[in-house]
Amino acid sequence: MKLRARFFDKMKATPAAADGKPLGSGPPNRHGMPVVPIGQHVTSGWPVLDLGTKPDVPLDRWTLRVDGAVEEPLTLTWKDFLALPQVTDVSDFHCVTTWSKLDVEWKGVAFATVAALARPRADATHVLVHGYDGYTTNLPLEEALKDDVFLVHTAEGKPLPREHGGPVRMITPQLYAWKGSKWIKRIEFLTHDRPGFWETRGYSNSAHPWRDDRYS
Ligand SMILES: Nc1nc2c(c(=O)[nH]1)N[C@H]1C(S)=C(S)[C@@H](COP(=O)(O)O)O[C@H]1N2
Ligand SMILES: [Mo]
Repeated sequence: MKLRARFFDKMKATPAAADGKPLGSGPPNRHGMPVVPIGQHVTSGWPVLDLGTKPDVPLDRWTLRVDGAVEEPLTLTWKDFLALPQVTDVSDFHCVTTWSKLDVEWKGVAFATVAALARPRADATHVLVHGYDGYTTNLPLEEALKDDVFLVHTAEGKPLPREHGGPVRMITPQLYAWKGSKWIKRIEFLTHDRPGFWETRGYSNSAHPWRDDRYS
């Protein structure tokens, strides 16, 4: 897709599943990367992290707004969202507080699919993603457009539990998990970078687990 093509070189150059010198340990995983990034340990459970509220968003009131530096601002209802091409993937989840949950099976819609509908303007470079709890987190488009960045509604074959961000959250498997907003409400395209909640409170703007890139 044209949008991805615009960011192709940057996507290749950013450390990720294809990082040439990943910092981590363990045998190679599905990407040929060490299993766990440096400073992380594997957890079998799934801890819950939030700002103290877990918004309750019934499906008939759930909407996702996509706006900002786009040609076609839009609002998706739950029905609209489910009508988009559905994809599945198995990926890892790395929380900066040092736990990693490996091999999670996700189902949802690729970020790139939603972005393409809204047609980001030529000067769009970043997104700020907003949650129903008031949370925000920012991403450069070359990260958000990666193949495994999804807006997920299902984890391990079950509807995404509310405490983990249901009805829909974003996942960013190649970055620390705070870059994926739970209870996603709005994707705002930007023509410059704008730090989100944790990025303005000392966490790294870029957030690459394979580079131990935790703090700014
Ligand atoms: N809306 C929202 N999204 C959020 C957060 C939050 O507080 N609010 N916390 C982030 C952090 S720090 C992490 S590690 C993951 C945690 O997801 P989990 O609770 O499903 O493990 O969600 C991220 N997304
Ligand atoms: Mo986190």
